[in-house]
Amino acid sequence: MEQLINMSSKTQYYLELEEQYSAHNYHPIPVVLDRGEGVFVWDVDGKKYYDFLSGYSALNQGHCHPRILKAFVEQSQKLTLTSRAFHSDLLGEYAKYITDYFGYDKVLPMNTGVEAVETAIKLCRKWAYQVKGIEEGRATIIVCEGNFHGRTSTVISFSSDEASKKNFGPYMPGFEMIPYNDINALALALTNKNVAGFLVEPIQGEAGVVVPGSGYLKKAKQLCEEANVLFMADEIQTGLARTGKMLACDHEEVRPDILLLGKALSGGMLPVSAVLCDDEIMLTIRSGEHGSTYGGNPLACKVAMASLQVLKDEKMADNAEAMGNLLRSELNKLRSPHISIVRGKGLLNAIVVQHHTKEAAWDLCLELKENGLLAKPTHGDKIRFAPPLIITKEHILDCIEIINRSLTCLD
Ligand code: IF1
Repeated sequence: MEQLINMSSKTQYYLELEEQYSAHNYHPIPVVLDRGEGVFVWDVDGKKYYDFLSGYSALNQGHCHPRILKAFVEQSQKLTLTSRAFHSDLLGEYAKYITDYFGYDKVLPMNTGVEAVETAIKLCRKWAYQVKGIEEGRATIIVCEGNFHGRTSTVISFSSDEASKKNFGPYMPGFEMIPYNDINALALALTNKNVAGFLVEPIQGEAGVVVPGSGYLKKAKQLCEEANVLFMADEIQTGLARTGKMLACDHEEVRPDILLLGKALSGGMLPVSAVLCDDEIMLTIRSGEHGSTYGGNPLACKVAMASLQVLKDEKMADNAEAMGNLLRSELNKLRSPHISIVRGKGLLNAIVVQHHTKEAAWDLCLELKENGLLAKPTHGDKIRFAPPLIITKEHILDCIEIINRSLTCLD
């Protein structure tokens, strides 16, 4: 493990425990947190930080949001899980709430984001065979280069990121990859009559917050409609007010045939994900053909309704829009020689670090940590700036000062 200057003995203790007893499947920023509230987190030595990652957009409502926490605590003392062998008083109420909220016939409740993606793939294939009439076993789903949809064996089968897929084969067939943000490539791929669906992130998060050209999503949806292909929007990271609208697809008034949600659907309390679509697609799956132990559990239902309600009540999409504009304009005003690009929508943003050393983004994140702001590089030279959507103008200006001061470490 890297030896870091001025690391407290407490921090060192926790890092060594993890090093010894936990898998080495991550390389976190060397900070050990033990408390979160709103836009702030604290480490084991009581030092306070702005959280500029928000649990990869699972904490849009902020850490330990009081209304979501209240729902969690009350339900957890009443009934947490029935399994789907029996009904609960909350699944029907939640299903009506969320389908009204997003305007779909039905929801299939799951837990993690990647389970929602896997569910969408199964629904799309079932629909292809039973409704569209594609030959059994021939359904093809179009995906984009630079995609990130999770880490199960099927989903990494169509990843373009070597680190996510190397030595995890053999891979699941049935996927065709095209360049992201290239409408002609999609049009060409759609000439294949075995295409059942197009799975796309409205903004590519992991790729470093890649925002497609305006009109791309609208045109893509139109081409899919013309080809009788399902447009499946993975809004697990971009959804739930993160980009300044309730869904990133709302910026272009695109209604996905299958909508995928996760992360902030529970405000960071527990894994809750959802697949929403209309009956023609959803009812291709009959009883006993898909499910999960925790899918639709009463605790998840209660927490998800509270998480969705506070997004609306506290106008978090509007705040994300305003604070995102402020953050990007203030970052651009710094005119730092070490920032080549500032990009994003709402409060899903990233900077591209420009420097002669390849560890520059990592070093900058260590300096940001020293100065009270937590962020982490993605794909080497990009740093995601995605604070909770409740952040205020004062917080943003304070963070800009921290970022400006920290950038000098690259001089
Ligand atoms: C990790 C990335 C972000 C997602 C989209 C599905 C999923 C994710 C658009 C799967 C999950 C997480 C996974 C986490 C880090 C984080 C991540 F860097 F991996 F790519 F946010 F950008 N669709 N993203 O972003 O949801 O199964 O994780 O609940 O695996 O390192 P999940």
